[in-house]
Amino acid sequence: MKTGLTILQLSFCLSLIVVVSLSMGMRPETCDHYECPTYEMAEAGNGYEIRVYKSAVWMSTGPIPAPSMTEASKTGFQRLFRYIQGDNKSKTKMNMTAPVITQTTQGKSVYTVSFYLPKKNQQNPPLADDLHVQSWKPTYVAMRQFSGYVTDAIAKKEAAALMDSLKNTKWIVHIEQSKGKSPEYLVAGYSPPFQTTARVNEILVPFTM
Ligand SMILES: *[C@@H]1O[C@H](CO)[C@@H](O)[C@H](O)[C@H]1NC(C)=O
Ligand SMILES: CC(=O)N[C@H]1CO[C@H](CO)[C@@H](O)[C@@H]1O
Repeated sequence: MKTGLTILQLSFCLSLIVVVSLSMGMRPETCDHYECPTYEMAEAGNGYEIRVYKSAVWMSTGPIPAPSMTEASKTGFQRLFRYIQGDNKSKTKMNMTAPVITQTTQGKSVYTVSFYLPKKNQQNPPLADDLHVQSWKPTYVAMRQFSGYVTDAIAKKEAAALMDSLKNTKWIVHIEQSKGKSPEYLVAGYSPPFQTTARVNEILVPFTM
């Protein structure tokens, strides 16, 4: 009887913890160890989260032709990894950050992979012949998080689920209006390739209000 009560109390406490951590949003744990772009959470919805990202500077590959998004991500990541190890015009070494973002060009098998520049390198990004700087203005983003290794099919399915969860919300009209101006969706990877468990990925749909 006494044990029963204790377990009941314990599960009550645990459910409180779950509620509290949900209301703090879904900030990936990777961002405790690596620098990540900063944002404010506007809403934690059912199956989605709305974030307002601050302006940020990214270093991007040129368009990578590849048979799949996952192939392009690998190729892009390898180039950007050499870049932060000093393969750039000023031989500057940079710390790893998160996430690495893969951008799809609608209807084409061509992808752009981007690395979030550490704050201290954003003012004066080390240059490289085959990479270019992308400055992102502050933007709203609809986000859905998922685990595991990303495949093209999984990314497509998660993006559809995100759009589904946004139906009948106040955001959808703004997202629809932003179509064409922003890419369909971005895939953000937070976990290094060798990490096999608790991997974190996000589908991001940028939009303007
Ligand atoms: C990497 O991060 C550490 C800890 O924040 C910092 O001390 C170090 O200077 C950084 N290294 C580079 C190359 O920016
Ligand atoms: C692509 C590119 O610009 N690479 C350069 C990066 O920096 C190294 C070291 O200075 C150069 O050798 C590369 O050509």
